[in-house]
Amino acid sequence: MTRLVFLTGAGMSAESGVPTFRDALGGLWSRFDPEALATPQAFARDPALVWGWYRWRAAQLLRVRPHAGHEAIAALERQGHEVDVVTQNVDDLHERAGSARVAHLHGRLLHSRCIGCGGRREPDPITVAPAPPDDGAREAPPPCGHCGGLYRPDVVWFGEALPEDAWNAAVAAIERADRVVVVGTSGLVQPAASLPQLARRLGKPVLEINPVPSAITPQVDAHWAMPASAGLLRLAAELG
Ligand code: BV8
Ligand code: ZN
Repeated sequence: MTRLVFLTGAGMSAESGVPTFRDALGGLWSRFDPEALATPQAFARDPALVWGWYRWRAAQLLRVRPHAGHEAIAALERQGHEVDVVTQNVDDLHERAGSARVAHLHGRLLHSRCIGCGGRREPDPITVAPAPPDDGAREAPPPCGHCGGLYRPDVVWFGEALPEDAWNAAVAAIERADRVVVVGTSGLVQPAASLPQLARRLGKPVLEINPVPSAITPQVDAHWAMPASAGLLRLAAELG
């Protein structure tokens, strides 16, 4: 039995057809830099523009499914290895593939909360009726029935702190890991990008799976230049 931590970025979802953060800009949003849209300021300035973008992205997500790489990670867990997934991704593909312990450092696209009272409701407003027909449609976020505040996507925007519980779970998982595997991240966004360095400082062997080098590559023990699904199937075969 091996204690494994998988640190995954948007490249982990690429083969499922989920547009990466930087590619998820069509229609009206194409004139924006995603980093300008994914901020509290953008939502305060134009809630309908931002809410429409997230509703469109949520609708895209409901149409895709996990790939062999997600399934390989879940299979390692079923085979008795201790597996923690720490993801920058806001999709639910790891959960849908069967991974039991997933820490979402940047929140979850299919969830939303009221900015006034933090309230949530079922069904979650971000996933109700199909999103606007075309990408680029603005849509006013619904008001909270409890306090009248607006709903916002339950994701971490730039300038916002990461959820304490997810961050603490990530650090604890790395501290007890035998191996750390970094999959599909450019290593540009902090503080998530500092986790592979933490693993190295703690003397954990770090493997990177990414078709091209990233900002993480100089910090890892091995870099397999291949897509997530091929790399994870190779790792699963080795760990048998
Ligand atoms: C914070 C949720 C402080 C939203 C996201 C200047 C210097 C350094 C840092 C900063 C700076 N200015 C500001 C900062 C801080 C900032 C930051 O890091 N900015 C960067 C851009 C410079 N960070 C923050 O603001 C964070 N908060 O610092 O708060 C604070 C502290 C205390 C109290 C109050 C405040 C919050 C960051 C979280 C932002 N939210 N997502 C949403 O999704 O809408 S980040 C978003 O971008 C994604 O979640 C993802 O994590 C990230 C990158 O997205 P992508 O580009 O899509 O993916 P990625 O970069 O991972 O690249 C894809 C990779 O996959 C590539 O390497 C590619 O080669 C590879 N690939 C492609 N295909 C495949 C593949 N790999 C494998 N298989 C394949 N098939
Ligand atoms: Zn409320």
